Amino acid sequence: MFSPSAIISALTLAVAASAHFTLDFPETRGFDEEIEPKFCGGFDKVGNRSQFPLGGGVLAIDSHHPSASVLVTIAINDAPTSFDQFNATKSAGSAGTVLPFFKIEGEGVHCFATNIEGLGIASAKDGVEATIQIQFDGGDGPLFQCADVTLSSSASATTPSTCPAVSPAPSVSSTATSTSTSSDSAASQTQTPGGSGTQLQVSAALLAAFAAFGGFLAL
Ligand SMILES: [Cu+2]
Repeated sequence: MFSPSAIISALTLAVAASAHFTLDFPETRGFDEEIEPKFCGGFDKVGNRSQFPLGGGVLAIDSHHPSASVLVTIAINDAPTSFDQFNATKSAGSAGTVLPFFKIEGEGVHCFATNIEGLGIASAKDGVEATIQIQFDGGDGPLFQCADVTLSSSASATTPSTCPAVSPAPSVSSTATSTSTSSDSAASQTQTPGGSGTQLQVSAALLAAFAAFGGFLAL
């Protein structure tokens, strides 16, 4: 039922999207898998800014690794340019951990609820500009994506239609660990010998499913 060209383009899409992870919601500053290990995924400048609810905002990422550890931090700053601006220990009340390190299993879209107003950050108020950074490690080192937002007490929490489910926001302690320390321990936890080989096998097995799905989208 799918034309050969649709299947070929779907295969190309599936291969091109096979690496690392993407931030699907809110809008990312930018994605380039080659520079994703850098601060904000290699995009230093503020991008499109979207409204993000102070309570109940949902994040959606698409993982292309079988398992990964994820950390979500926020900088209350209109143009953060370095990791330490996301470090809650830098200056109390200016930044913090939105979601502490947690593991996700399975490739595909994962969605998480946040509760920024529950973090106890005094400066996180309605109308304040901030940047949310997602740190992701699927076994090939820490990767980053950023979304520039305006915190809002009136914006309704949008759940992207691609979310299979939304994990509730955990209760977050106000004393967050530093990004660099956490990243080191997470990397050692998730690196397993032969991990990438396993991933390739899984990807090959799922290629037909991806192609069918991509072909559907292309129609
Ligand atoms: Cu990767």
